[in-house]
Amino acid sequence: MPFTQAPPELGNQYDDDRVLRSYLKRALPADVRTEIEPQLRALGGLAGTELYSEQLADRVNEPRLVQWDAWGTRVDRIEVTPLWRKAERLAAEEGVVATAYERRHGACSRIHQFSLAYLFTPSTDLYSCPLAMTDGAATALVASGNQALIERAVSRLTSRDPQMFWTSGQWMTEATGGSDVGLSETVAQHTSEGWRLHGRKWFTSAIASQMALTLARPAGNPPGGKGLALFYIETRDARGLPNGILVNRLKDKLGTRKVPTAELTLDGTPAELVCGTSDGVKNIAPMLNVTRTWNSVSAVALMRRGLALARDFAKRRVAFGAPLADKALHVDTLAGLQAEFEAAFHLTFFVVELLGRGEDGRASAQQSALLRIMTPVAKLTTGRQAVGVLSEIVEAFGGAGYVEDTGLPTLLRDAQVLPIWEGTTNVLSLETLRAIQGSGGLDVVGREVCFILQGVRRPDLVRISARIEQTLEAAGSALVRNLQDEGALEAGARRFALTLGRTVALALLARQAQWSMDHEQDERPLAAARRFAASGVNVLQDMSAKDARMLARDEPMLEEAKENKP
Ligand code: MFK
Repeated sequence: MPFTQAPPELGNQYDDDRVLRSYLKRALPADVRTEIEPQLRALGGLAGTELYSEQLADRVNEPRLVQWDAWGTRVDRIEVTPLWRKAERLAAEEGVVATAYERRHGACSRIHQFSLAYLFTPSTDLYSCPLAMTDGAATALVASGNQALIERAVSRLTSRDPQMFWTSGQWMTEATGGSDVGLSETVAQHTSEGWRLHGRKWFTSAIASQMALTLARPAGNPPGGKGLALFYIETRDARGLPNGILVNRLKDKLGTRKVPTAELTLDGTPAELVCGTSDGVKNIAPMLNVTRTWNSVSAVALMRRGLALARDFAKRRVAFGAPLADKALHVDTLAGLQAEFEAAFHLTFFVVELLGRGEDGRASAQQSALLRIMTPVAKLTTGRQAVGVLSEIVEAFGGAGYVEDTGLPTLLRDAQVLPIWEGTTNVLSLETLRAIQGSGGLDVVGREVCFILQGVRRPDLVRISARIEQTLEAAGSALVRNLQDEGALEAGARRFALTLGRTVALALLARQAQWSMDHEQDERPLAAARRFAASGVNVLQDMSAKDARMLARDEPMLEEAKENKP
């Protein structure tokens, strides 16, 4: 018999997740954890068995655009994959969105909801995309105070009944710019029958949703984000036909291939104003902040899935006389990835906690400012970590990781979207600077980090704490210095934001490490903290702008060259 390699297997994705379980033990009151644990365990079981098998079996299936029916009617219907249909039902029944709005556990409800999302995401082919937008739309509608729309739509977006449940799109991106949304060209005309939208949306995710929030410029409004207004639309009319929306084509993307992403023409689409005829970017921001949090949760969920598979495979794969799990270099590689994941996990759930507190009316001014700063920081930090970690995970399988029918390449392709959609790393780095300026500086982060670290006693964690404080001071000084020089401030924004993200992540990991030793006699979080502390937390560097221009444009600096001639 020729040799055949045993594939990696998954167990119960809740029971096997030491990091999630230990975090929940620390973060939740015991009675809340006891109440929600059976649901998490059941979902973890489903994610590791039935859903994972279906995901592998359904690997090559992709959504399909059906533009015409047999009799010539333009229907522009999207047929999603079988796993997506199942995921929609399951998401409603499990309350993967609803849990946050029912708020049965007050400020802890977001922890509960995002724990569900974290378990659900890696086995449902990024069905987290429409769920993220659904959650974001519900939040933006609630924030708008538009009672009619809240009654009509929020009840459906947060329903547990699959027949009632709606998902929402978030139609922002136009050909003029995915980042510079103020350049949007879609126009809103006020007619005797209400508002009608005309324009082209260039990259609209999860197009099968029943409603969407979108931006358009009421005719006569000034340019820029302020001149846009936020609109609510329903995608189908009473007959089930497209509501003045033409689906031009589905995008042929690097990853997220199960997510039907489309180019749309809005051809007189009926729409309702959500809140006023201007300030569209500002009014959609609550949605963005929620979807960015989902992005962070998806990043840690995909990292964790990759690690679960790689860890199991390392036990099964024998090379050079021993299982990979016994090879020092392989062990060292996996350890580095695990440390990145643990840091990312705690950073993400820190933002989740802040969001839940705010929604429950229990956030101080300091915590609200922190939420505003740390939402983009967590998104950009974990998005980059996910790409790095999943690239290594694919490599940890050798050639098998590069072969499509193992299902492993999908992990890397899907991770690559995480630093792009919902704001690229650079756009969110600049957003971080604006958020810090709007909150009166970096002190709010410094004070919180001191609070996080106050219980740390173990000597190596105390040393790590001192380095964290030094790094934050260095980041604060760099910020103050660069405020005098707009070019330097912008050029260094990514290094600054990543340093902030990695530093806060390390502080949170150090706190968890101390707690785990005190309450679980578990040294693994301590090992993760030590490892993460040694892997590039402070990435601040003063880089020459002149060098950057020379390298990026690959042009000689003629004046300089002349000046330097003997
Ligand atoms: C797996 C889960 C992931 C979910 C997947 C979802 C699928 C993808 C769906 C998509 O639609 S992806 C497209 C997402 N697009 C972006 O994320 C846009 C990225 N670009 C930015 O974020 C730009 O920085 C921005 C569009 C906001 C710049 O536009 P402007 O017009 O220059 O905005 P400006 O002047 O910075 O902010 C306007 C107002 O909004 C300001 O308030 P004031 O008018 O009172 O000064 C800002 O403070 C406020 N604002 C902006 N961003 C905010 C915010 N407020 C709170 N939170 C924010 N994040």
